[in-house]
Amino acid sequence: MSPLAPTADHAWLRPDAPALGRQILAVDASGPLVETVGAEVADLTTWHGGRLAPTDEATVVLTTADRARGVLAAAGLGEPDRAVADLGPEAFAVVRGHGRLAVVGGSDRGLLYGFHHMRRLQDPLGHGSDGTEIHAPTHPVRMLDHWDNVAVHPVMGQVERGYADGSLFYHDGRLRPNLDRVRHYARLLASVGINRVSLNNVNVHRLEATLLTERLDDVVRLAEVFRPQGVAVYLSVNFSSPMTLGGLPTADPADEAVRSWWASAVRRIYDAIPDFGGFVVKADSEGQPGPFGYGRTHADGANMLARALAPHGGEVFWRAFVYNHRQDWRDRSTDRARAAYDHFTPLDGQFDDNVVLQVKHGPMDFQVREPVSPVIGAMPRTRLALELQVTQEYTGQQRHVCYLAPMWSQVLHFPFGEDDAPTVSDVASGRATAPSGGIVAVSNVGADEHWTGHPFAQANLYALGRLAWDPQLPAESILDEWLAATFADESVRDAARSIMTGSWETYEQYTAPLGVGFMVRPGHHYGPDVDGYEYTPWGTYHFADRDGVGVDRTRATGTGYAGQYPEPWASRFELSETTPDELLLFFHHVPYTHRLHSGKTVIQHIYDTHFAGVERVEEMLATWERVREQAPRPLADRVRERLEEQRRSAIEWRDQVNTYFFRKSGIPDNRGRTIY
Ligand code: GCV
Repeated sequence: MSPLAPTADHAWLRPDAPALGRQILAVDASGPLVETVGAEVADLTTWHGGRLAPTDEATVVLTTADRARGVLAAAGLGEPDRAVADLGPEAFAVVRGHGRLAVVGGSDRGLLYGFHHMRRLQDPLGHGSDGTEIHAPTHPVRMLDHWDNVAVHPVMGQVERGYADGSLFYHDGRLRPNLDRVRHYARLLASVGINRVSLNNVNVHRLEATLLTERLDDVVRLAEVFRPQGVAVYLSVNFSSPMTLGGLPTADPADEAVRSWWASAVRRIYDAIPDFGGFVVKADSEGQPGPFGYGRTHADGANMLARALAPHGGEVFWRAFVYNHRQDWRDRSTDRARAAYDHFTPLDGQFDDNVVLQVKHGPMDFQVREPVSPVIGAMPRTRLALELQVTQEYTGQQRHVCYLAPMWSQVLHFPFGEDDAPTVSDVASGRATAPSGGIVAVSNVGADEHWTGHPFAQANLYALGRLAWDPQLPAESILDEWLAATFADESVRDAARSIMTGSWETYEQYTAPLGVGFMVRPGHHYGPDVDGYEYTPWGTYHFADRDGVGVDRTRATGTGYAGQYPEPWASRFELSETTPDELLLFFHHVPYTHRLHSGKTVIQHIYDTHFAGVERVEEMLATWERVREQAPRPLADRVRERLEEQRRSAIEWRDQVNTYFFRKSGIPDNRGRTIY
């Protein structure tokens, strides 16, 4: 790939999008990010013909809480409401009255978020009634993890599970000399409230490990680009670094020399980057080293790093993705889904305050449908972060349209108990058990001229930020916001809305049914291979035979995983009659003739959904063809090319899955359609 070219695709910060009309603006605020807000305002006035003026002339005033009294008075908006004095640093207030409006940030950071809120409203003076509205993020941690390698990895490429070309940060084994695209990326992140970013793959190879030491200057440069947008940088670190980088004979967390190696590595970082965020760690997982190698617990490992970071205010995001990836497929009692709970819940209460346990949303690995991980509801004395995957590893790899916000909303609202019990979001936000861990997600962005491979995948990045800020926002309103900010033409917006709405369910229809998971081609994970992982050590099986399919995870006759949930879920998942259809095969091995709540048999459901999924993709393609001429180029052609690939791939999935289950079961389709 050539050095990174500038892109014409501004994503949702399209400069010509209607924003704040032709208002007269004033900025009178304090703090280091005010310069960033000022640059945004200058940009707006250039594009939209508004102008900057003193506060008393302005129709829209941007200020911070420490100056609110004087500024609001000068703007004729009276005394600030009491709530303005209590704003947290990331919060902002919108004060309206007499045809004027003020945005008051709890700090300069809150003001930056408030500015982007105004921008989203497009015509803020036309919205809302007079008075004061308060906006504050639900989850204080809103973080993106990049799985970027500095050099191209021989198997995983430059970005592990990256589907948007190379890395935005690194090229040719080093930091890109021109970071302008990163600058725009940082701005995109701030516009949806992301406040942390981790800069390298959690599988930390030798070269990438040196970001901590001899390549620290690269981290300094990236921090300089993210800082003006209020985004703190983190590094993924390798647990063996004291040996591989420090030449010590061990990486045992109990060893004094190891502890002091980490302490001095951390000191050097903070000397260079005083607002450095901390570390992300994948330990004892898929070949990465960790504390188990020294007979220590994950609390011992995490706390050692946490103690090196604590004097500087840093944090450790320690991943709970720990399981045996060398399992014997013949052994049906070992269940990968159980692993995180079994490893981590006994450690509840043993992690230091600056450790966050980062838990994938499902117990397996970002499949198109999984139940919510029971770990999230089972560790009340531990800070927990929910980990989501914006990069579409198992949901079409940014060649297929798959709008993921509806899935994430469902996860965030899952209650660990009866309906009024604390939800996933309550845990991640610290409302259920303080303090909070937050929302962490694997980024889907790369050097691609459209940022995300499929231009519609930009909506997933946008939605991640919006839901992390406010999980109550409906997925469809977020989509509308994104469409309004991204496309000028209404017919294009309508077409994109119709293509993207329900696209998660469509993807599920033509791929792995009823929560069964993993029917992808091993290695790269794209396209169908029903038995691809069936006889491997990875712990991802569907157990299809001539009579039935699915994994028995009940307490009565299976692996007992269903018992890791609190009631009523443990009892509901224990029985096939009370398990929701979409998760049936995750929890139960059932005959093909088993009747779903929908009234269909499992086998007929498989046939029907696979045919329906392909039909829906045909409709998507036809919908885009109708508006393609109105959409901007080259985006329009990219979308068409991706939809054509989605159709090809969906047909391949349909035919392989249907044929596989027809051959296993011998049961014909009751509608007599072609199955090979
Ligand atoms: C970064 C899955 C992916 C791996 C990824 C891993 C993880 O197994 O296939 O590429 O590694 O998850 O989350 O650590």
